[in-house]
Amino acid sequence: MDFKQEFIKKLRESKKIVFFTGAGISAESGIPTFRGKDGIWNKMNPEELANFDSFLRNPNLVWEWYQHRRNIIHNCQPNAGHFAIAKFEKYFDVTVVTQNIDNLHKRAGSTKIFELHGNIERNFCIECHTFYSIKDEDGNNVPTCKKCGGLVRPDVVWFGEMLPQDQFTGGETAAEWSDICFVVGTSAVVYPAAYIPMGAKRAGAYLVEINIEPTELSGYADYSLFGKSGEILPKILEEVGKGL
Ligand code: BV8
Ligand code: ZN
Repeated sequence: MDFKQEFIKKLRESKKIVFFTGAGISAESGIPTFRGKDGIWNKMNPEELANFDSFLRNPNLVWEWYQHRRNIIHNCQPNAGHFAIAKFEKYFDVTVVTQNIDNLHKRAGSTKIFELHGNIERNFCIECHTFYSIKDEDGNNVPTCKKCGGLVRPDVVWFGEMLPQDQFTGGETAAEWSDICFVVGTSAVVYPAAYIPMGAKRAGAYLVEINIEPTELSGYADYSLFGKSGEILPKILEEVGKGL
């Protein structure tokens, strides 16, 4: 794969790199995206499932949806795209800012990760905030807190909920200070997360989009690489490994 010289030059000059990722980077691991043709929300809509009121109205339905997604994730592996991002740490100061809740960047070995929308492996009691890790076999009925009997929910950010301030600010700052901000596998339609790559661009970062199709961000990008992230990211890493 030939990359434009301006990009190679940027890689040569860069120290700080941010990877802002969305569901698309996990697609090649077998985890369905949200809005693509086989997107999970095509079958269900977020209003019914990914919000707190729905959880209170029908905790078992919402809990079962997350158990279903947890089981899919537990049977998946990080793909070449996740592993390439982890290996970039050999050459650059790398920060991952992810919208994903699937934990695959951590499993691939990335060490500096801001999770904007939480992590499906963490769960907490809505009354006393005790945290619980859940095993797949814990079944589909919503668990109750051993301490106070409250309902246990996934530690993910639902629609209408604030993002964890430390994760958002950490990700936003890293992006603004980055030399290159890669935007990988996201439709960039969910806010306030989607503000982050725009903020990076405004602060002077070189914005590189990696996606199988154009998105809301394509107009902002300095360079758009269309194709699968699991194929493109290893090719960029190969260029870097050859010595720029
Ligand atoms: C909030 C966790 C308010 C749960 C998720 C402006 C400002 C602030 C808020 C809003 C705003 N405008 C609208 C809002 C409201 C809302 C919002 O953004 N709605 C959208 C849909 C219009 N935002 C919120 O509600 C947020 N909270 O604002 O609170 C507030 C303020 C003050 C005080 C109190 C409250 C919370 C949003 C978080 C919602 N939670 N997930 C769960 O996962 O179950 S969002 C969900 O979407 C996931 O996190 C996902 O990551 C995220 C974004 O989707 P993508 O990752 O981009 O995935 P998608 O399928 O869309 O795209 C995949 C892409 O990959 C595609 O482009 C595809 O082409 C590409 N692709 C596919 N295969 C590949 C590939 N690319 C490369 N290689 C491949 N192989
Ligand atoms: Zn409790």
